[in-house]
Amino acid sequence: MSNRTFTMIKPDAYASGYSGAILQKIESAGFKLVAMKLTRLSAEKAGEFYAVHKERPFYGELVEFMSSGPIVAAILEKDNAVADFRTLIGATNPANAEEGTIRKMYAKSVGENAVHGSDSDENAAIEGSFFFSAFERI
Ligand code: 3AN
Repeated sequence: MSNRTFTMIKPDAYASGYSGAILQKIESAGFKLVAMKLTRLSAEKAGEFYAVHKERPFYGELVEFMSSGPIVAAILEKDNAVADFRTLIGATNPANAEEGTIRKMYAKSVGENAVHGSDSDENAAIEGSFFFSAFERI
């Protein structure tokens, strides 16, 4: 069990002005911010980040959406971070997400689903390093 995970507030949630509310919910749930930046992914970078989904039918749409506007990227720390954060954000499709989860509250659709959360300790480390150097995290 690792104590770090990686998240992005996606372009839909950033554009809707939900970044502050989402960060507050994350901190209130006991996650500490150990790295954070506001940035924008090029289509090339978004494609690289989501390379595991290259064969999925929604890959093109996903890359286009994730490069469509600013995002907030962050590394979060908490005991059992990966699993607890997945619980906090809720199901990929907001229609199936539990009440009170971030996706239930702020996501528009399965494609534009407000936040990303790493799905394993290994991916949390890879994804955190994709965005942050050692100097950019505490
Ligand atoms: P999660 O983000 O919950 O780990 P994944 O890994 O299955 O879900 O999917 C990665 C991202 O791909 C999702 N966050 C969502 O933006 C997008 N996505 C997943 N399924 C679909 C779909 N059926 N149609 C469009 N986009 C999708």
